Amino acid sequence: MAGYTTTTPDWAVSNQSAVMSGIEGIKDTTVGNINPEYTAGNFKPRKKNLTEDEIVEGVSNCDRTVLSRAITLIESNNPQHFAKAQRVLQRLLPRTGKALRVGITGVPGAGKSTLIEAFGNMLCDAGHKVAVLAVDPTSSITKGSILGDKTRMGTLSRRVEAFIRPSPAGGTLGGVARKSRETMLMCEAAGYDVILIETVGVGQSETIVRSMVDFFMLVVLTGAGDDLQGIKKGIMELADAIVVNKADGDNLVKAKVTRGEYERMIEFIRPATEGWPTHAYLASAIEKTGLEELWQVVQVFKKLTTESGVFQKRRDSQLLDWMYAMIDEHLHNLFFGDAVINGRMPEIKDAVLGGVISPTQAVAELVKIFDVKRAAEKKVDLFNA
Ligand SMILES: Nc1nc2c(ncn2[C@@H]2O[C@H](COP(=O)(O)OP(=O)(O)OP(=O)(O)O)[C@@H](O)[C@H]2O)c(=O)[nH]1
Ligand SMILES: [Mg+2]
Repeated sequence: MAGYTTTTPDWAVSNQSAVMSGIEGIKDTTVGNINPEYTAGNFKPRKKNLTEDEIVEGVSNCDRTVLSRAITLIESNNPQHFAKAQRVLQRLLPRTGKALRVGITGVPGAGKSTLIEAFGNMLCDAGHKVAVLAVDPTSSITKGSILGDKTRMGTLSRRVEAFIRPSPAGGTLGGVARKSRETMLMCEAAGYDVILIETVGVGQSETIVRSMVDFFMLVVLTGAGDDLQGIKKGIMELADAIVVNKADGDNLVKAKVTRGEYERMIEFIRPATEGWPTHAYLASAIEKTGLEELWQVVQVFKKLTTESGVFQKRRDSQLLDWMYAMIDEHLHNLFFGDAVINGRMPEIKDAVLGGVISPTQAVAELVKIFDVKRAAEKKVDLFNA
């Protein structure tokens, strides 16, 4: 059983009572961790905790301060905050689902953030309300990359039609996926009709984002060559469009060549979306060229897939996949986090290795122990921690 972690998923109810730092209005008053503002004598009265009704109303009216605080609740690892966020989300659910969800991936430095800023500005000019999110399963508590992006998206972040939110901090992969999805739903409830989601880092973030969005763009650079700039074929298989960015200045000619190379490669790849041929396009986030065309492509995609039913089919399967993934994670953590199971594990492992029992018998034994233990425990109510 080596390799299994025994952490509890961040959304599971536990008996933990510690208050997480970083939640507005709450300070950890543990000795040695006193708010320095306090001791410096310039203590400001803390912000009032918003009620459930106030959050639902504030988000519905697109009050950005309330929306931010609602997302902070979603991201909190405190069980009470989690439960409150779930109740709010439940009430806002009828307002969700109407936005177009677009994911943007690509190697570091490909120009994703710059492209999102240019694209976001263009969409705001056209009357849309745009929310920009990032997904970074490796981000630590500091939310480092997000701050960087906020400054890089300087003009967009100052617009009232736009809302930019960094990736939820680390934790389990399932935790980041859950928080990102629920953040997206909160933004939709607030009336944002285009959601742009940037993947940060290479690896798991592409899969998480693909599983949340309708349309997925892969941003690439010139000089695809044989090595595909480290982009695996697997990622090309997820893309509904390949955008050769930085098609400007001296790079334009090379960009055109690269586009042709990608077009040829795509022919051998199964399309990401049934009935939609993936193509490569040129863009320059700096010179703001190719962006209108790209938006046209997204619009045509939406129209065609809506008519064919593929659009809704994907959303439905995304919802169910999400539910199953959460069940998997929850059960996994309940099982491997269980003290009795952990207590018996060494002995059972030895028995398997010694050829005394088969792995199948070991599983039967462990599950029996687990069942008996669970049956004796009280039921879990995720919504009322
Ligand atoms: N010439 C040119 N430079 C660009 C273009 N788009 C982005 N850049 C530059 O490329 C660099 C990286 O851009 P980012 O937008 O930060 O790239 P990113 O993909 O978000 O990078 P990470 O978030 O670090 O993965 C910056 O210096 C940008 O100014 C473009 O269209 N043309
Ligand atoms: Mg970026």
